[in-house]
Amino acid sequence: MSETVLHEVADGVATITLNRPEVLNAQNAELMDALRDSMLAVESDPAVRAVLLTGAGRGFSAGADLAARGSGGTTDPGETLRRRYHPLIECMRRMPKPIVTAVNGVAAGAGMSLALAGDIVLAGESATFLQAFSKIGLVPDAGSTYFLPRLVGDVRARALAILADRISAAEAERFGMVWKVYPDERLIDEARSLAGHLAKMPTRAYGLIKVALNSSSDNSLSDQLELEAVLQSEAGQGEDFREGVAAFLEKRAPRFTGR
Ligand code: LHQ
Repeated sequence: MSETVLHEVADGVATITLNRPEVLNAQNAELMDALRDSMLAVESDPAVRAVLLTGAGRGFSAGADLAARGSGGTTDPGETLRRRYHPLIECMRRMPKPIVTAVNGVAAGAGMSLALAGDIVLAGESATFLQAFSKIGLVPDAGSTYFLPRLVGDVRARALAILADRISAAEAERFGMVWKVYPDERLIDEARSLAGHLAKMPTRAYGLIKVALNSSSDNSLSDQLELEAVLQSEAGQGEDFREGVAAFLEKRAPRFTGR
């Protein structure tokens, strides 16, 4: 087990913590392999109904470790991306349970891509976001050119990618990249509380919501309407749907099992 990523499961929540605080959780091969393995493990673990991803220390992640072999220009970064980043980002997007990312400090380069791959992005008020890539002569990767224009629109995505300005959590919230910003000292408690809440909710429906939203911007209206119907058929057969309706009619809180 690598110490570069901490992984614990309690009460239906998997908490994954990037753990190289001395370099702002910069992503070397060891960290990326451990992170991918953690995500793949929670994807198929029925005991996990929500995921919380955060960073140890004062950073979320400073992106690829520029001092590590393979990131600093010694090998083809495209190969690193295909081998280490793409399986991770795709796993996060298809994960049939919600992922909360708690951005506790700087999220730069592929660290920003990672933060934006979550379903609900929270940030501490001193967190910052930076498309650091062009500052070192690279292009945004690990999903940034996919997520950013969809989140903030083309005008802002282009300026963020080209200028590589470091923006504040408040600005990121205003741009629509972040769901909520909390005082730094409250961030982790708020994130834990949200993940804990999500872990008691209708997990299967959440997974299907992700399928619908992941397809939305590439589908025609007709295709999306049909997809909604297919997904609703599936949700409609779920135990949680029966429980949700019964609880409503009986005027009590639902007891969802995630099935
Ligand atoms: C770091 C890093 C870092 C190593 C801070 N590496 N040590 C993907 C896959 C494959 C290949 C290539 O690329 C990619 C995509 C990418 O992610 S490219 C983008 C890579 N990231 C960056 O270019 C960001 C570089 N870092 C910075 O610009 C600054 O450190 C930021 C703005 C993140 C934070 O600034 P400060 O808060 O002033 O902190 P600092 O610069 O003092 O950093 C603290 C320590 O962390 C420091 O070490 P030291 O021994 O001096 O205390 C840094 O050297 C180290 N560190 N980022 N990416």
